[in-house]
Amino acid sequence: MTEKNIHIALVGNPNSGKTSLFNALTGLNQKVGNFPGVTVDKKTGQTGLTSTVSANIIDLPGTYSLYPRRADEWVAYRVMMGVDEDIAPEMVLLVADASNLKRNLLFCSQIIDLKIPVVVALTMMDLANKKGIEIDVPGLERELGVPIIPVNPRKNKGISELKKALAQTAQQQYQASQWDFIPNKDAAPAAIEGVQQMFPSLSNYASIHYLINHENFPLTPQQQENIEQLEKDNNFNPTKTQAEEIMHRFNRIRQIMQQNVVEPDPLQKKLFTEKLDNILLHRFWGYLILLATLFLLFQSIFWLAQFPMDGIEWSFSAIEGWLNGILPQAWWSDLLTNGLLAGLSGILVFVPQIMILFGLITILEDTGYMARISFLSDKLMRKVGLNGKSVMPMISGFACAVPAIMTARNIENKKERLMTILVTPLMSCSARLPVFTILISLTVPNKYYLGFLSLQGLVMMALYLLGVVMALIVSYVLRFVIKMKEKSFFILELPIYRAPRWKNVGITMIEKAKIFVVDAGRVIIVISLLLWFLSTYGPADRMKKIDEKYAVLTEKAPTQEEKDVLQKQFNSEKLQNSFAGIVGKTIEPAIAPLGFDWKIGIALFTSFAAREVFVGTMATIYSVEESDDSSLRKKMESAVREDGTKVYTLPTALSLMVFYVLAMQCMSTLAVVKRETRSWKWPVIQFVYMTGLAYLMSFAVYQLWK
Ligand SMILES: Nc1nc2c(ncn2[C@@H]2O[C@H](COP(=O)(O)OP(=O)(O)OP(=O)(O)O)[C@@H](O)[C@H]2O)c(=O)[nH]1
Ligand SMILES: [Mg+2]
Repeated sequence: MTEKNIHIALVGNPNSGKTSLFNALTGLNQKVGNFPGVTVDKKTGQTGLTSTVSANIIDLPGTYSLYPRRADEWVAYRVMMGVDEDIAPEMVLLVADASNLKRNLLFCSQIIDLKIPVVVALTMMDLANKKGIEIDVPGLERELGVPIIPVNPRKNKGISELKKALAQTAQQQYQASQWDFIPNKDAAPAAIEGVQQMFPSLSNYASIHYLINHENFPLTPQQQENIEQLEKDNNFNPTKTQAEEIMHRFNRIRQIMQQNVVEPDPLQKKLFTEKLDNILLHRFWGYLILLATLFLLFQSIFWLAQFPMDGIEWSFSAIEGWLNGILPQAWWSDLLTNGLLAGLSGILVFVPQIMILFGLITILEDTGYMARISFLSDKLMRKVGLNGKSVMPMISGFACAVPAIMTARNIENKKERLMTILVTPLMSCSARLPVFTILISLTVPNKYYLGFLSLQGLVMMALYLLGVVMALIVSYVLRFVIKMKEKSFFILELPIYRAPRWKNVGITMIEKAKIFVVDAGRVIIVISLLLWFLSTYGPADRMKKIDEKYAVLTEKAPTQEEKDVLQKQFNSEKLQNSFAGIVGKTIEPAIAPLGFDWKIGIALFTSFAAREVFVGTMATIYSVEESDDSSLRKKMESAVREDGTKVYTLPTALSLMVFYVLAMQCMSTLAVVKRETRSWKWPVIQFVYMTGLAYLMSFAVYQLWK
């Protein structure tokens, strides 16, 4: 049995169902959403076509045509032009949206002219039928000269037929269509021939792209120069060539459509989507509904999560009680229950909130409402130098900044994209939730207004709002600082409304919870252990002196009570002189004006790895200091400063929360910004401006409030 593995690139217009089809073929679970620009990078997966042929499928970002403008379109373009370093597909699986056939055929015809073997998967046939569109598929096949298979990846229909067609095309050794869709050669005969002399395998149409975009292809300086020369010698005009090409293609597509597609009078039947948009995009009601949606989004994170959160907290205290009962008194049992377990429960408690948040965002994306939010907020965004499309990364940023920053790839304008990347981490991501929740529950009274508006919930919303407002202010300022001139426009195709795919929503919720628990859990365990070590041990001479001092004192102490008091003092003096304590004490003068003591200083320090670590750090520090088995919350509540006043007062908590809203405390975000902007400059700027802003704002809050 000869195993053959072929590489198939999956391309097509944005939001045409490529990733849905990819998932149906490979059984994987890549992100699907109902708006253009969900996929922004290449992803590969494996599928079997026949018993002997398997395929490596490469899912790519959507492109409207082979003239890329956005960063994500470039990803697909480079693969199609065969200039991507790590992917060279032998075949193309082109996804065409049957309910928008004309536009989809434009891209399809361009791919055909590249002379790569193509199989077309026709998605959205169900929608086309609903619109009353009838397509003569065999007729269309004859006109285009490629196999066309209707599929519905949402319902797993047509997948085996599609595999058969792919296998057949593969077995005939990837035959490409014989004729050009339009007479490409006529556009610039001599220049095209010149390019083909340099690269004999290029089709006429591919040669035109070499003439237009060669600067962006990895060619040798000599080759670049030769192409340049060809352009000059033949008076090659890229803009005119492009315009004429598109016109030719649409002329031919119009003919084909007339013969093979029956379209009803567009005015006859108003679609559900249009009716709904009349309200949801209304000048007044649209904005009102938008505000209500966002309000509900944040409130429901708390309402819905309360019950499961209580359950988790209860179970953990039960486990802790049980462990305390059976474990011997030893340093490691203390570390296990008060350090690790407390740190882990501090994270698991937030799983319900994180699942709800991701679930709701997925519903917004799946229904198509996210694109409307983008549309509605374009005006406001424009005022501060952003773009309506900045809203999608920003809202995803409430969940996690790392994928959100990648979403910014579908913003056309480079400056707007950069600014979106720079401000997105100001959105309060799910890692901040644990910090907010524990500090709010410690210091903000659990009061209700009008019977349902909880004060704690309002403070939480204010924190989220602070991030948003700061993002707008910062971009307003950045607009004048960053020098980049480029035309700005907002083109966003509004997708039709669709029912969310509940399975998709469920899978996303579970996956995100898993990632959160595994990733955060790992970081927390490592940092807790490290921190426990650093806060138990210190410079030997200092530690020895303390040991000796207290040995003498305890000897002299008359009662057990006094001995206990001494033991506490002993623990806390040891902590202060441990390695971690020394770090905390060193930065204390810098953070004292913000209302933070040296223990918070240690937490700030560890939080620069990732914010989730805050709770675990607190748990470890307080458990090293005293080993009463009360909960972390109680320990924090009773924590006092040297002068005997409470540490966690309202001003300190507010100042600390403001710091966590604004400071850049996430290595992963900095890494992704570096990757997206291809330089260290922007992550460094981002780190400095965010942390500086955090310091100033926290300072102001504490000084004004105390
Ligand atoms: N009704 C219907 N909906 C479909 C079909 N195929 C996909 N969808 C939906 O179309 C939307 C877009 O699907 P995706 O798979 O994310 O599209 P994509 O082409 O990968 O989009 P980008 O990555 O943004 O370019 C989702 O809401 C899918 O559930 C279909 O055949 N019929
Ligand atoms: Mg996709």
